[in-house]
Formats: sequence, structure tokens, C-alpha cells
Amino acid sequence: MNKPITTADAQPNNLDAYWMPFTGNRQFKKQPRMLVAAEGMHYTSHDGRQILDAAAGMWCVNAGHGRREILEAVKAQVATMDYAPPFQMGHPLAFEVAARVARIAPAGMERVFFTNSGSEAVDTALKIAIAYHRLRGEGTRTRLIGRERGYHGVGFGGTSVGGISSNRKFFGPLLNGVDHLRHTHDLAKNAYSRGQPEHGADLAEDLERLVALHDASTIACVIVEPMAGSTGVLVPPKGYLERLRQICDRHGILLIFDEVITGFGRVGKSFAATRFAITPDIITCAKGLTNGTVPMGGVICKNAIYEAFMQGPEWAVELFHGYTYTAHPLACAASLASLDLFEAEKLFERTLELQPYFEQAVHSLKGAPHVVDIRNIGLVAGIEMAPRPGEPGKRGFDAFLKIYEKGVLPRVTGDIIALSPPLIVERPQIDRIVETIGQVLRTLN
Ligand code: PXG
Repeated sequence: MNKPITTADAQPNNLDAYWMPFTGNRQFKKQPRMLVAAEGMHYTSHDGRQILDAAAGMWCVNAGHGRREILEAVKAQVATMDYAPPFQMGHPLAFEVAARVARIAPAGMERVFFTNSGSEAVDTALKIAIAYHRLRGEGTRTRLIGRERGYHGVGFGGTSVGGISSNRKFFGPLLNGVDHLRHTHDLAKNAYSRGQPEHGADLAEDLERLVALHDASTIACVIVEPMAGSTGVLVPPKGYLERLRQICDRHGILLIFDEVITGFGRVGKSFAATRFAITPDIITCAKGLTNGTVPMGGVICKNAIYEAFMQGPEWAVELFHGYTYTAHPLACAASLASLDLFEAEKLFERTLELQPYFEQAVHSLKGAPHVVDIRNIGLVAGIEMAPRPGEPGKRGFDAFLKIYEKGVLPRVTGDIIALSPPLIVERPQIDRIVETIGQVLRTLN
């Protein structure tokens, strides 16, 4: 299965031109790790190995790879209509996808704006929140509240409300008028929690501190990942999201759940909002929306937010925002086929059913060398290792390389191994992922 890694007319093996994202470019180009094909639960690497995908690509390929139904839908769409302008024009699939997403969103959240990525979904949501208050005569509400350790993509809005310092510190002062809640990670109290940790609901009260400091009349919204993914899988403490919802309600602050990772089944329901039974005002999503096949993101709003924009003359634009590729026909075709697959194969329900097995398997790594915490929900787990003194992230990176060498692809962030396999994963594959990580932990220094 040796496939060429470049096309015939390209300069063979020239890796110089491509500036890779969130990657150690120099290390990679010395020791490339190329993927050339994907099917079901596996990638094929350029040297012909089968790699078990323990990360659903990057948290997005929820129904597994190479799904014929999606392929056929995208093929048919590109043959029928390759592109349609989204401003002042429409095409049927855009309305269909929105209606389908609305159907699985929390009740009363039935208005959907489309973007091309999670980052754009976040920036769109933040802009909608600010504009919403202005339209209602509360134009002083412009402040954005994020949370320490949060990840909301790489736009200036998302970077500003994000709380991972390496993603922020290179880029100057970012947006004005942003503040952050404390994060919820508490190893001393919550290590090795299964599902939602017991301690930390009171951390939501940190929002009251920010309200006291800035005054509610200056705050537009709070954005959090209901389960923080990128920072290394932080499951919300019991009662935390409930408390956050109450405080937002008390002060007229919009609550945004960034569900780019948690959307479309990852935690065992359509959205984390459903799983945790908390209805935010806005949900951002992407990734699983098209099963990772064609870029697409979405912003799901409460009907009342959409209604607030529906004023002025009917011919006039209500929201001065959108993208050339908003609701791109190929993305819409991919999304409809993906949503069909999720439903036909009951993948959200399957995730919930598999959760106890997955939980038991990952927690069997307790006591393995370097491990200081294991946490999980749905088909997500974080395995936290102690950092090597003076070299944060290096042990994690070494683990990543070794796990990959053994034919399993995890996601590693800092010194935390994050697992989020496609929701079609079988029990023996879960065992293999965990065994491989166990072997690597025992050989790691
Ligand atoms: N919000 C959240 C919660 C995300 O997880 C984004 C926004 C940005 O989405 P786009 O489509 O613009 O990348 C994300 C993306 C990882 C990892 O493993 C996570 C993401 C992306 C890449 C890697 O930590 N999440």
C-alpha cells in the first residue's frame, strides 16, 4: 500500500512550502507523519500502516471515515450545483440543514447561522451577542467573558475570550473589554473523577465577582465550552453549568456554549446542552456537523435572539455578517448525509451505551507511570501526566510519537493525552487504544 506522498508533477518530498498549523514544523519535516487514506476506524499512513484513529481525526469524524453516504451526497451536489451565493439568494439544502440542526437542538433554539469553521462560529456568536443587546437598547453591553483554559478557535474574538496563554501571548492586547472566569480544574479535590466531578459548582460564582467589578450593564455574554476539550478534557463539575445559567439570567447576560467538540454526539446526546439539561442562549458548533468532511460551522440561537434582529424595513439587511461560503452547497450536502447517518445508526445513543465500558477501560490506567489524573464523559477521556521538570509538554509529545509508532493516533495537548474515538468504535478497539497507551507509559521517561 505504498502510495506517493506528492503528486507526480510536484517536487517530490519537498516539505518546505507548507507552513503547518499548531505543529513543530522543523521536527515534523525531519520525521514526517503522513496520512494518505482513511476508512472506518483507521487511517493508512504513507508507509502503509493501519493507524487506529483514537481522536476522530481531530474530534470531528464522529461516524467514522470514508462513509459512502457522504461521498455520494457530495458527489451528486457538486455535479448538480457547485456553488450558490448566500447573500440575497438561497438554495434548498441550506434551509434543510438548518431545520435538521434545529430539530436536535434544545427546544426554543431554532435559528441557525452558518460559517466555515468553529473559529468563525465563535466570532459570529460574539458579534451576534453584542448586536442583540444594542438592538434592544442596551448598547453598553459589549464586554465578553471567557474562562481560563478555554479554547474558542483562533479568530481575534475567539483568541481574546480563550484562556490558554500560549495561544494568546504572541498576539498583542487582543480585543478590549474581555475578562475571564476561573477554570474548573481541581486535581486536589477531583482527581480520577468518573463523569462529572463532585467539587467546583461554586466556581461559577466567579461570574458574580466579574459582575461586581464591571457591572452587568457592560457585559454582553459569557462563553464556555460545556466540556473543555483542547485544554485537556475538563468535565463540568456537578451543578456548575446550572449555577452559571442562573447567574447569567439574574443579570441579563447571554450564555454561549461552545460545542464545537461536544456537538453531534461526543458526550452521548446531540449537544452537551442536552446531556447536561442546560439551555444556553447560543450554541456554536462545527466539526461533527459534516463528519469532518467539508468545512462547516454553525451558530444556533434562541428564537428570541433572531426575533430581536427582525426589525426595520423588511428589505433591509438585518445582520451585517456572513461569508462567501456560508451554507456552501457541498458542506450542506455533507451535513445532511452526516445527520442521516448519526440518526440511522443511533450514534448518540450508542455513545451513551459505550460510556461505562470506555470509562472502565481508561480508568484502568490509574497507577501507570506518570499518570496523575484520568477523567471522562461520553466518548471523551483525558489522561493527564505529570510534566517533566523544566520541560512542560515534552513528555506528552514523546508519548504522542510512541503511541503513533504503535499504530494508534491520539490527540495530545501539553502533557495530557486526549481520546475521542469515532462513535462507531468497537470494544476491542477501545481495549487496544488503552493497552497501547499503557505500554507506552511504561516505557516513557
Ligand atoms: N471552539 C472549540 C471549543 C474548539 O474545540 C474551535 C472552537 C475552533 O474550531 P476550528 O474549526 O476553527 O478549528 C475548536 C477547535 C485539540 C484541537 O485537539 C481542538 C480544536 C482544533 C484543533 C485541535 O486540542 N478545536
